[in-house]
Amino acid sequence: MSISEMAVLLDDAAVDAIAIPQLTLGHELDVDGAYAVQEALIARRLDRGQRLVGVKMGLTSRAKMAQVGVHEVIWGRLTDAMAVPDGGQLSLDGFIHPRIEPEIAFLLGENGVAAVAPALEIIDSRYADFQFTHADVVADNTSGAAFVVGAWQPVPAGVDNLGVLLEVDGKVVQAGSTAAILGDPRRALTEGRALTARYGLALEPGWVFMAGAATAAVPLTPGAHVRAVVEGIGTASLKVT
Ligand code: 0L1
Ligand code: MG
Repeated sequence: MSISEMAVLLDDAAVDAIAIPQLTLGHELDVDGAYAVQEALIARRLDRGQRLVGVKMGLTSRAKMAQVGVHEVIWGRLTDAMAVPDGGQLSLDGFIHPRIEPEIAFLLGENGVAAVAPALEIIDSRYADFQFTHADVVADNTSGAAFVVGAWQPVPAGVDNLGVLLEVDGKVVQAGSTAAILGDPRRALTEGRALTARYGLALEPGWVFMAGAATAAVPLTPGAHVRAVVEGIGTASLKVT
């Protein structure tokens, strides 16, 4: 199966919210090929009028790696259609088996990081049972489905050890620290620049950079009110309808 045929399978799975078998179960696909599938998948969305607004890092913490059994840092693309306003509503209609995780986001400036914000990422593997290999998940835009960015804040002196909570309906369901993100989320940015450059993508000023989750992800359920709280930076939230 060609790169573009694999991209169509993943695109249709996301649009129809119907899981597909892992690509690697029936086809040869290495990680370089998987990034080519991801590029072709996102190109289809851009052809439909979406805009590239940033990049997300995946599996930047041990908790996340252990949760899905893939032990490599990966990256995916963010489009404007994936953005949910802070405090906004999200219908689960277009999702297969969504999960949510607390993150920290950087606003990229001309000369480095212009601002930071608490963030939530909604991930939704397009593969049956949320099972995949490294190549599968890269091709599937690293499970990226939607994201919420809280109010941008000036960059504090350090972002390497801020407490992070994930709350559902006012109850803490996950607790961690930004230290879980490669020891320091700024390291995720350094790695992100290098990894995206390897595949021909340069990070642009004005883009959002999601550094990765500080905890494992939790299933997203109808009616839930979800909030990420990042010490000294603020909150990002959404209500599931
Ligand atoms: O953002 C992430 O860390 C997700 C990467 C892909 C693995 C998953 O779906 O949890
Ligand atoms: Mg994430």
